[in-house]
Amino acid sequence: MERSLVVIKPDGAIRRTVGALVLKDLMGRGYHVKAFKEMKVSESLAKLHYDIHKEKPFFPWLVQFITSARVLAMILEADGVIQGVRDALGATFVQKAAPGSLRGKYGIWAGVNIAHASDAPETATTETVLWTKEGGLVESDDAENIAKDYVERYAPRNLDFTKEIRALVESSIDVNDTSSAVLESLEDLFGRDSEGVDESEIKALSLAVFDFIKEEIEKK
Ligand code: RTP
Ligand code: MG
Repeated sequence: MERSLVVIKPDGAIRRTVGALVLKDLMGRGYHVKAFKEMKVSESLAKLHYDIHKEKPFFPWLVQFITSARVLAMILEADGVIQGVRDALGATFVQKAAPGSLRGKYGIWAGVNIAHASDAPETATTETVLWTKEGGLVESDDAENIAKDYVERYAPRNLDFTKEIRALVESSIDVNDTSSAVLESLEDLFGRDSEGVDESEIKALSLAVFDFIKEEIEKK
């Protein structure tokens, strides 16, 4: 049976409602959860996972982003799951993703885009082995129930501040605002629905998004 390695990135995992809604959507498509782990990604795992992008200019930022705060890593299984999850997520860049797709609904901006999913059977296998060995992701009969509990616990809260975070990011880039007030606003918004998440993770994710804003302004 086909499998995909899916990672809800820090921007989805520390916003509890958003993470739960993404998970609920994927499970609702009939994808079975074979492994599920809420975890911090180490720098070495991040670098190996995105090894294909190591020469790209955005690589250091990508490693900073994915390691900034916890993620929800999982193995999903079903016929056609690889393409199915890619379609559900939508285009890589949030502003190019269809409005009804998961990145279109919950992504922040550009590559701050909620989730990773394997793009082919070969990468799915490599990534599954990597996340098992380097990330401690393990298959378990409980995984599906743990994921269901996560959805039941957090999805009904209805605390989704995607619009507010997007507006802040877009307007900061627009008016070249890299003041500390922007960073403080990011920390406030990312901290509003992050039960059980360390303050240090909220700060680190906010800083990664703030650094992204700075890079976008420099690129103009
Ligand atoms: P992913 O690997 O995370 O599932 O995303 P993807 O296949 O849709 O896109 P990919 O090209 O593999 O890029 C991996 C991640 O790198 C970030 N990115 N930033 N600033 C940029 O130009 C840029 N391009 C890519 C995104 O977080 C993307 O998901
Ligand atoms: Mg990719």
